[in-house]
Amino acid sequence: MTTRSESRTALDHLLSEIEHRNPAQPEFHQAAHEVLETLAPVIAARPEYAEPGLVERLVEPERQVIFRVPWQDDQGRVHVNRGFRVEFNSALGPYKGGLRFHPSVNLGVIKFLGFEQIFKNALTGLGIGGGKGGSDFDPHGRSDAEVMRFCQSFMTELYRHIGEHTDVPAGDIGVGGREIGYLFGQYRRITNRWEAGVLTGKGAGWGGSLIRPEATGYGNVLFAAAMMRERGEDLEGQTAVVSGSGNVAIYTIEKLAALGANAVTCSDSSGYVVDEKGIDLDLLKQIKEVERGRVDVYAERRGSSARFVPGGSVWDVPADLVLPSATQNELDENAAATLIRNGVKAVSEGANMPTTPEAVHLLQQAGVAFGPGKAANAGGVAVSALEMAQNHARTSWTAARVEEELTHIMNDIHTTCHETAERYDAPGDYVTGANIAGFERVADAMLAQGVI
Ligand code: NDP
Ligand code: 2IT
Repeated sequence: MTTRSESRTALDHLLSEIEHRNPAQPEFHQAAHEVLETLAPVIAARPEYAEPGLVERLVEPERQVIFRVPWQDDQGRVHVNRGFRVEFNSALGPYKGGLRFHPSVNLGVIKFLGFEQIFKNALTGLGIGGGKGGSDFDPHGRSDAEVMRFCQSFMTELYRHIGEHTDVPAGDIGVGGREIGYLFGQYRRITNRWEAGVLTGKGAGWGGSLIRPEATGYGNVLFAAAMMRERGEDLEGQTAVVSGSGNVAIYTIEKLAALGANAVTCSDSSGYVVDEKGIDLDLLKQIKEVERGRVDVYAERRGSSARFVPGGSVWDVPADLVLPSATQNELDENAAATLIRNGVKAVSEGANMPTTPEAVHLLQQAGVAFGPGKAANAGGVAVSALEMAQNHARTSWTAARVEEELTHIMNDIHTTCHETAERYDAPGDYVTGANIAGFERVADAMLAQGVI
């Protein structure tokens, strides 16, 4: 029998080793800390999880691929970027997770995202393992032709590592429908196969699932609604602050409006917009999805209800609900203190790890309902798995059917996290609930499949 304090000591030891063996990967260390710090109770309660090597295997990716991505810009100049695919854990199914194109991408960032993805995918209850990839390529300001050449070069190496039964990438920051199209075209050309299930987030006319573009944002709002229900409230009339203005932010704002809440902000790396009448989604979609412009243009065109704040912290805007939907570590301790002062009721993470550990702690101490990304933003990857199911069956479901499935999945994830937290003496702590529930499912599969 292992006690909780013995488990904690063993996990602390492993965390030091992770830092030592993976130098200069702060985001990966942070993600590993956040999960491992909550596992002591489940390891103490279930002796099989104390088996030597189980958690050690879980924190070591099964495979890590790093490759050169050379491409030519419109002037014929050659650029060299770095491509990554980290295939972290396939105990539950093919590796599954997005590709991120952003200048900040490095191995540590991809490993943090891949590690989170293992538990997130387990929480969906579907048959998908965890992986993540991407490149330090910056798509901002690049022409369609440049993005196409980059995607073709990226896939010319990546194709040999992926497949519908092996590893199934999708989008993330900087990778949306346009990029998935170019990537899929090159995969098809190289392999001479119509293998729809090799990528998700495809166009609806050629193998994509309806509601996949909406799924992450919609799912996060459904998760936030479930947390609010626990507190005896709904979303009607609540004011929401949303960061980001990309895929996740846009469909978060859309679903908030559908459920009667009012999102008054959006942001990008240039600053934020606050619109007291509520964000006009048609205008935001036109600027972001069609023109690929910046958020200050929104304020310019919207008129007197909106203003653009360059730089600045979107978390200064008072809100009942907060849905960070841009990037990691965007909401720190100071921001959390401001939100608490302004009476925030719930924070639900659309982005991956947007809230720093200190900020999470502060919010939880103040009694704010906190939905961690691996639970709250799992709707995107869940509908990706539904896209794979449709591809295998060579069929496509109606939007209503997909949305109904998404709603069930998000409510189930909420219930699982809530009940697991109660079972391990941490009522209301969705971080502990999500980590333990995800861990149990993956660990059981790993134990059953032997030491590999
Ligand atoms: P997009 O590329 O569509 O949008 C990203 C948004 O975040 C943009 O507004 C971007 O602004 C802003 N942003 C990105 N990096 C930074 C930064 N370093 N500082 C300030 N702003 C930044 O990406 P998504 O909407 O798809 O992804 C947003 C988040 O959601 C990410 O954390 C992603 O991992 C997570 N996520 C995405 C899922 C999906 O299905 N797409 C699923 C689950 C989670 P700018 O254009 O100025 O860079
Ligand atoms: O972080 C994520 O869950 C995603 N970017 C979506 C992954 C996917 O495979 O749909």
